[in-house]
Amino acid sequence: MSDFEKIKNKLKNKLIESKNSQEVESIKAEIFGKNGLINSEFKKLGSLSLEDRKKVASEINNIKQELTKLFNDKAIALSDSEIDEQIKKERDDVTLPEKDFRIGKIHPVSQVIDEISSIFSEIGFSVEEGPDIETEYYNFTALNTPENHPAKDMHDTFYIEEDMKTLLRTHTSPVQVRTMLKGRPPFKIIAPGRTYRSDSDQTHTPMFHQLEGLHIDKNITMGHLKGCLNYFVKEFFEVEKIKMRFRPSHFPFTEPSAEVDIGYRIENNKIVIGEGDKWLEILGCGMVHPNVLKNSKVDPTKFQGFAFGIGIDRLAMLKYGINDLRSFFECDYRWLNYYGFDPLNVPTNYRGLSK
Ligand code: 2U9
Repeated sequence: MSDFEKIKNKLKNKLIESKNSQEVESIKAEIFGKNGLINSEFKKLGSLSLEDRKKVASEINNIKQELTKLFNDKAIALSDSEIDEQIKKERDDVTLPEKDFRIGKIHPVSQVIDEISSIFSEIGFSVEEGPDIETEYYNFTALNTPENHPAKDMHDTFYIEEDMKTLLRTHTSPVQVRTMLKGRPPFKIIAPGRTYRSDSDQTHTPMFHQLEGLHIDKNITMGHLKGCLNYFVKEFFEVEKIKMRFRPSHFPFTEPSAEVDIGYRIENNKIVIGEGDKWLEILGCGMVHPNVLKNSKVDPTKFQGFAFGIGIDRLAMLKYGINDLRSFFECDYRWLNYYGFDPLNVPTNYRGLSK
């Protein structure tokens, strides 16, 4: 074996055993560098005869090719194993504690729904829920809404089908109809949930939240309605006394109907609820229309009762001093961190609603 071949085999073995790209680079210089094995062999060619020169040059070229292939294969293998190694190092250990741990907050809308549910459950109301996608019948017809009522217009209601038979509910009232149809009076329920109307500006969002109440029994009067809402408003705003007025209004599903305002005044740039000479509208209500009772299979000659509807988002803004409705639905963690509530502090009447 020639010296050239001996050195070549030595370097070849060294290359096979090399463990990282640095080692490979230094072997590469020993073979292909300016003064490396290949070049020094080529330099020797000058002293050979023409015939030997051709033969040896072709041998050197074959060896050069063989070593080049070996280098390329080694480079690929090493880069694969180095990537594997890196991935192994970077692999997350899911059992380690979270470095950037954030405790979630309760959204003001959820907080207000919990507060109101707690207030009404204290006087015997239970919570009912229903689908967001409703039929035209449960959303309008059963609720005594005439065919030509403006609320049924395409501009106000999100219809799902071309035939206008399915829609996104515009109020939670269909929940009460469904509840009456599947049970027997008396009924004493509240229905909180998402509602939808084709409306979007500073004070309206296409999806908003309502909470409606219904109390049906024998001999229920407008006096019960006033007492119930007066109790609710005092508990909700956490005040001893509240100035309230019932203004005549009109809804297809109640007769008589009223809108409720509460008294307030501004003191040091802050709103004081319950007293003062200004009025703020907070909800709508009335005695359930006999047609709605009939459509819900309740006999209006034996049973009667009241219903009310509250816009939750507006009430949350008022109680917690939030002035932009759209910020409610932007999912900004910083906003939620500021306006949100402690998830472990569930509102109850006896322990305190919001403190
Ligand atoms: C049944 C019968 C009657 C629910 C009612 C209102 C009045 C009302 C508004 C408040 C603010 C909607 O979100 S809002 O814009 N609601 O004024 N809602 S009476 O009456 C019903 C419900 C169900 C079976």
